[in-house]
Amino acid sequence: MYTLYYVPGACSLATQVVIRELGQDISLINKNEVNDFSDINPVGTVPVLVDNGFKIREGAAVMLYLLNKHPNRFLPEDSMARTKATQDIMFANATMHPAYSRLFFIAGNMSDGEAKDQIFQSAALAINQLWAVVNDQLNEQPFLGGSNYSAADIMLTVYSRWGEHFPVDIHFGANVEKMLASIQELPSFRMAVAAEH
Ligand SMILES: N[C@@H](CCC(=O)N[C@@H](CS)C(=O)NCC(=O)O)C(=O)O
Repeated sequence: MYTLYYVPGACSLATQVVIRELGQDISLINKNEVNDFSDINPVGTVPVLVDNGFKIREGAAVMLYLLNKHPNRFLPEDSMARTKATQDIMFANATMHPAYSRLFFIAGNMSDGEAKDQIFQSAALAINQLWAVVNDQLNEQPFLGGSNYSAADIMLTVYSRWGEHFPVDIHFGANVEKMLASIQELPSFRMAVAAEH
């Protein structure tokens, strides 16, 4: 049984979906209900996964730990396919996620006004450029994972839901929209959303 520290709707949702895809049991703890979360993670972020007392933080490390531990098609055996899957996970975690994180930072740290509006627009432009890259990749295949969805598709889908909380126009592109809709229809995704509170 895994323990996953989460914040509703945060990147930890992707971790939860993947744990469900792997058929593993999970106990969820809402970070906001923990008295001193710095004991759990001094950095203050979710996800944090605990496996039999072994604590792991950083979303990509958590994802790779899970995918290395349980047999699955998300992390193929073939070296090139495995590297491509890792690249996609890192793109999601280390490129797309930080691009979205700017929106949270701006909202929490700038006073309302023209400068804030402009910075929001610049941040949205950077996000849209990344979605355009993903959309191009999906000209050839329905998912980043190819004909089947991957961990990276799940991660990107979780992040895609953040834009609606800010005064920005995010353009996914038709291919990305199709991919996002397919992922959000997965039973694992629906169950993960329902399990958070
Ligand atoms: N590099 C970290 C970033 C994680 C991160 O930014 N998590 C956000 C949620 S998506 C967080 O925990 N923010 C603090 C909070 O929501 O209380 C990772 O990949 O785990």
